[in-house]
Amino acid sequence: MPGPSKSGAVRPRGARSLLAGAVVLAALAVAPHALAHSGVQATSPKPGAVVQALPATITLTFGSRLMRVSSVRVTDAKGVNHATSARLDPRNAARVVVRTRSPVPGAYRVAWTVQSEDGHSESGAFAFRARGR
Ligand SMILES: [Cu+2]
Repeated sequence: MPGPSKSGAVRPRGARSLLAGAVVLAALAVAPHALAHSGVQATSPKPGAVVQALPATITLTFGSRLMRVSSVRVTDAKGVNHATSARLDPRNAARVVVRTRSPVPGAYRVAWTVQSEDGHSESGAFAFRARGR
């Protein structure tokens, strides 16, 4: 009995290079967007740090300017939020300054959501520990 047509099984060379070209184009299209989402470059305290006490100020420095801070929570092991405010540094729109209160020893998690300059949302989290005196 006659088998199914094999015309689709082997692609002509032209189709394959067209596909490769499309992949390269897609990568190029993503590149500027990725630059606008360069993520957190540095934090204070650093991820995984062990500090004496919960600092009154926590900072997050991004790789590019932000449009706004959507939310930052600094939660202890019980899930209590210790952040009182989170705003862009007026002198550096790539830096978020978070104020905290009620320092207690223990593990902390900083969970943030910001709006990149291109208007898209970006979020992440890091943890550190306050030893207590
Ligand atoms: Cu974006």
